[in-house]
Amino acid sequence: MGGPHTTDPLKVYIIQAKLDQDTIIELHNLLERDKYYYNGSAKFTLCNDINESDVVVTAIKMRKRLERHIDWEIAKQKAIVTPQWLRDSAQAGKAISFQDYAALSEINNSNIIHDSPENQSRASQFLSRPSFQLFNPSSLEEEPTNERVKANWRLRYACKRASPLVCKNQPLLVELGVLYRARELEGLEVNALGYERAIAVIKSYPNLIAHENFETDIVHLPFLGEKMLFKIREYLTTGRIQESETTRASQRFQSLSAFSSVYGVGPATARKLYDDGLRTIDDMKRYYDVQEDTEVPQLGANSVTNDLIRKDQIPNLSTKVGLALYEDLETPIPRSEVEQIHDLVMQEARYLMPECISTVVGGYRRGKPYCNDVDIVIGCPNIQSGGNQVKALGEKLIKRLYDRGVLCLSGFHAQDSVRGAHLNLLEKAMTIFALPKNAVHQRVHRRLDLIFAAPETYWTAIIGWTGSKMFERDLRLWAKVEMGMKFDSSGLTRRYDSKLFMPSSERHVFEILGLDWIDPTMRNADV
Ligand code: 8GT
Ligand code: MN
Repeated sequence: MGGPHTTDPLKVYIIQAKLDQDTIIELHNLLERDKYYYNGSAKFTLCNDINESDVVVTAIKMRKRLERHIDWEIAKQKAIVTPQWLRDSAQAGKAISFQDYAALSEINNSNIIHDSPENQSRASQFLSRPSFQLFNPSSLEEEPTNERVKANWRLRYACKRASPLVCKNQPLLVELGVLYRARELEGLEVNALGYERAIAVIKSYPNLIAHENFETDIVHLPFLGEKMLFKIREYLTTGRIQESETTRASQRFQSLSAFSSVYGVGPATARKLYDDGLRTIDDMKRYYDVQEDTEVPQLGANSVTNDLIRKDQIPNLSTKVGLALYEDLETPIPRSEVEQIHDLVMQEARYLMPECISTVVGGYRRGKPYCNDVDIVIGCPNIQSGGNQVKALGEKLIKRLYDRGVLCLSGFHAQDSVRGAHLNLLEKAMTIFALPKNAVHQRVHRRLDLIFAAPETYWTAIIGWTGSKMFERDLRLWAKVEMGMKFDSSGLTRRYDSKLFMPSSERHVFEILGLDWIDPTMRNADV
């Protein structure tokens, strides 16, 4: 790899396979023409060792074919582009963004950026090399775009604002978060949404809220009505919000919070349990007849040899199981464990379908240090839409993970497949997973959502599952109201004729929607 000097030329390797003689000559000529010299230094240079190159130019479209020329692990660290990239870069007199020139079938090449976190960081390391910055500022679009988006804090749509994981007014948001949660638990949905929106707006406000900016900025922020402003003022003058403290201390709030944190229990059920006299999780365990060693299916190879459990009988996730595993499922998941779970899942997925790719989404992707569950979108480039191929892959993978003894429960749900065009493009499996016990990790049960996507829906699924919830809500609203489109994780369609767009990247989805790119770590439009 090139050194730290910004003058290092990009090393370009040309794979001759599948190129005709004329094209080979044309491409080599492009690499040698004078116009790539600037201040006496070449911007590109022909490289004769593929392993040493920065950029691989090829007409090969399939990963399998490519692997005849380069080891996949090494390939993942390089930009693998079509000959057109070299032509257009030549035209531009500089290395242009690789984005639209992925050589492998589009979903496949995304591997370079979207595979395992480890590869992600390798790729970003590669992209942020100084020589790349010099040649190609647009390959680092995220920085400047975020800067522009940061100025949008007054706007109504969360999908136009930058929302960091933690903001300057975080302690205030924690207090407002209690009020939001209380209203949600009581079934006061409109009221709860008001708080949710207020929280999201404050999340994007770049300064510490103070008396000096209250009249100039805060009173003009969208969604902050009189009541909300009153609470914020209260916090500003006293350092607390009385109602939040009372709420937090109340038995009802504590019970409803605990009940609704159990899998499958919503606010309405939680309130019913409370009305029935239940107060604690232990009460709830008794109510659901959950014993110490209750019927959580055994993890481990043993369960597979038990012929009572067969392929189509992987038990479903239920409230009862959620209760039995309550303590495990309440334990936050550190990022390192998310990564290990992802690695293990993809190891098995690649066994079934070597070309499949994946992105860890959800809170992990937004940068949370600890997550409540693990969400992984798995894309299958070779899968045809129509038929049941997406689901079939999902089921096979679930079975494999089950047989390996790392997965104990799973339920399948077709996702958002309301419209005909979207049928069978996206499947979700809600599972419980536990890494094999080793020196580092206890065998803790974790909630793992696996989302299987056909190529048409891979990028929208990634956006739809990256969250946060409020960001997604406003993305759908923006698409509908401002763009006449329909966005959800199963695809992006034009409303008037239901035409399904075929985005080639996550960024492309933003482009189609007329939105500035927002980095996943700036989509935290919740507390
Ligand atoms: P956490 O897991 O650490 O609590 O945080 P999170 O990863 O942000 O929350 P999550 O509950 O796992 O949800 C991740 C994203 O997936 C959210 O933006 C949510 O809107 C989205 N999401 C679901 N369920 C579903 C679903 O059934 N369909 C679709 N399309 N999106 C969903 O949570
Ligand atoms: Mn999650």
